[in-house]
Amino acid sequence: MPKLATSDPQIASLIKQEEKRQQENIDLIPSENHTSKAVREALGSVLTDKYSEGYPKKRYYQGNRVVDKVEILAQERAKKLFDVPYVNVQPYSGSPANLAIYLATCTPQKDKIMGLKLAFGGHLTHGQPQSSTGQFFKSVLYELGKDGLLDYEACEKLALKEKPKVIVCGYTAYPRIIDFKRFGKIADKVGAYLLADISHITGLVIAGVHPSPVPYAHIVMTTTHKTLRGPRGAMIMVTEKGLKKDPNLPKKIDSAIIPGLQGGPHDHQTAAIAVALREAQSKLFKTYGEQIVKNAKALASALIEFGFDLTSGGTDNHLILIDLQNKKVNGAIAAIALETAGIVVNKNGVPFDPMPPFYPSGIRIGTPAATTRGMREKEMTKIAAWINQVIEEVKGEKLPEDKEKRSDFMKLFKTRVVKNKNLLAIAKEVRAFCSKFPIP
Ligand code: DSN
Repeated sequence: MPKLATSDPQIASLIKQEEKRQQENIDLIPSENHTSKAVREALGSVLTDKYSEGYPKKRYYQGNRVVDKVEILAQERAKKLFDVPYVNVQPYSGSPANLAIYLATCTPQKDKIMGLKLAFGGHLTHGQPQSSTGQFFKSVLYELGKDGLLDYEACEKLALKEKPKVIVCGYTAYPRIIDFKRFGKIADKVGAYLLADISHITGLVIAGVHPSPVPYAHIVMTTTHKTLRGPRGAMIMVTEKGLKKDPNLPKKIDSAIIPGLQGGPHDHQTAAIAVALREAQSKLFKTYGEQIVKNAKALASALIEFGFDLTSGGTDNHLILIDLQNKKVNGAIAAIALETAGIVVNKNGVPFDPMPPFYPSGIRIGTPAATTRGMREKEMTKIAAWINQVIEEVKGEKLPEDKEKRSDFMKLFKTRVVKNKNLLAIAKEVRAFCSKFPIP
């Protein structure tokens, strides 16, 4: 970045620092990934300078001859990849995309959204009371079963009782295959729209290692920056089934995005999405998706060997949720200690967590980013051993029972942990290990 280095050395230096951080750490956050240089070149292009409110060939601004082609290409690539008749590629990200879907399908303060409770792995925008989606619309939330798995019977009962207008399936912390067919039947039985939010697993659906929701859902939403490995952004798709239920659904979604919710689309983002979609059409991407799952399974097995308690007992996808209660280490403590050792994870609630979200009982990890860097099963075994070492190292750190004392404890813990010699020794090993797996 020669220009930036001279015009704004501060920002240039911070970007360099972040590049170094990413290179020297193992990113196990399941919703993150490393984009290709091609995606980043499109994202950093002159397309960021353009305004193009509206849709291709129907814009409120002049000068969109080129932008129209970019957006149409993104649309066509998505339609082909997912086998859907309609897509909107303009949502700025997943949250506005979900809100737009509810605006297109529900009457505020009247219709109900039915989604999974946040504490069980649902998303804020699946109708949680803390989110505008749970405030503008009525919502009813389902839970997982005691075994940490989706309880389809309970979902059906709840849907029959509550008659939601939209049922949301697709999650942020669910390590197992989702039975979209079953959800489709439930939605049909109560006349609801089925919205499949496949943000986490899109790349796996494209690679054919997770069933596609397209035959069963009316609407499919995905972010573009997780397993799909594109820029931040989102897409809303209407399936043939969705068109049959309401032929005007595409029009309603288009209007919900603009003028309903957004202004000008981010054309540089659209171009970068198109690039990611092209990359996702390749054979290499299929191999990539398969390897994500192989890696997650290898990581899960190795963790189980070390006595870790994985919710639902393992994984079928890219994600693993570790319940640390048997290890007597709080998730917040574990996440900070792991970061000190160069392993970046999420602290995360586990099903029926007795602890609050800020100090949850678990951590959430995943393999999409590590797999992009070329790490395989062998490397996953090594990573599991490091995770185990770190957790053993902080076993004596007890989060105070007294809620008032927790924040001060964590402040002290953070100052202590960055000086922990054993963790710093692991960080050194991790750095050397990472140097063999350059980020793109
Ligand atoms: N923030 C995303 C995740 O980490 O799962 C969901 O939007």
